[in-house]
Amino acid sequence: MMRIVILTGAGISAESGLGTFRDKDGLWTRYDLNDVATPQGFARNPRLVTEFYNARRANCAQAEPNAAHYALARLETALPGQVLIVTQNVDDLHQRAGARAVIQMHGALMSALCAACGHRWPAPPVMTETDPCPACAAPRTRPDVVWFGEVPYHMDTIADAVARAEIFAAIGTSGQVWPAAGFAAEARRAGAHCVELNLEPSEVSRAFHAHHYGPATQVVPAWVDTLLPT
Ligand code: BJW
Repeated sequence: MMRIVILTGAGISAESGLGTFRDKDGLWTRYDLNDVATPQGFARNPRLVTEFYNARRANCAQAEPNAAHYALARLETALPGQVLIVTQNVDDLHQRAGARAVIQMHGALMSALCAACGHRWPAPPVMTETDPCPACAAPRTRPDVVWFGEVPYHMDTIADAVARAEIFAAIGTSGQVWPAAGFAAEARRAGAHCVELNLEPSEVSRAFHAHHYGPATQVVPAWVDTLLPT
């Protein structure tokens, strides 16, 4: 059973050089989320949205996992079968740090999705919205990410894991986007010990029993050490 469920957000990848969304220099201060993170925005201007994700894919390819990603992978190795990472991030830094039990609930930059037939394939570094689908040939390629108004991926598996968790932790997430923002309250109701690790209190910090505030590269390895057998 997944005893420890860990929700991660953009803050865990901030020290790898990938921008967050809602911080002072975050992506949503430079882009209107209605333009680049909604199905309506994509329908209006698919080129703009595709280029936004092409640029983020290029940044991600150059970024390296940091000490927080490695600490979580170390936890998974030390407690096999007991740790599940549910990430809102579309980067692949958890996997590159060595974590295997990772659910990307908001999709993946490195994946392409056919809007016509639902087929997925590895995204080329530079995608265009008219790339033909390898399965059905429709020229309706989109980034394989979950925009506002769309249903996040693997919700049944996540809900089950959250309901059964003994420990639920949220790392580097502002608690402003649902349904992820509600996981801590759900886990707490079901009896989990809930821990928040973030630079500052999130919007939902009251749902947590314990708080560790500071940069992820410092607070996450220290917290992981407390869970490991001595
Ligand atoms: C550090 C740090 C360091 C910085 N160390 N920490 C209920 C109420 C109200 C609204 C809704 C609701 N339910 C649904 C909605 C609507 C909507 C929503 O939430 N709207 C809000 C704006 C109010 N939600 C949806 O539409 C979702 N779909 C949905 O609900 O479907 C219905 C349904 C659900 C379940 C079952 C059945 C049906 C979809 C949401 C999709 C979000 N998509 C995005 C973009 C996609 C991919 C991408 O481009 O990357 O996902 S938006 C963006 O926000 C991205 C992120 O994954 C997500 C969360 O952001 P995150 O990770 O929290 O980042 P930040 O920047 O907000 O915070 C960073 C934090 O890190 C900060 O706190 C910093 O302090 C901290 N930090 N440096 C540690 N070094």
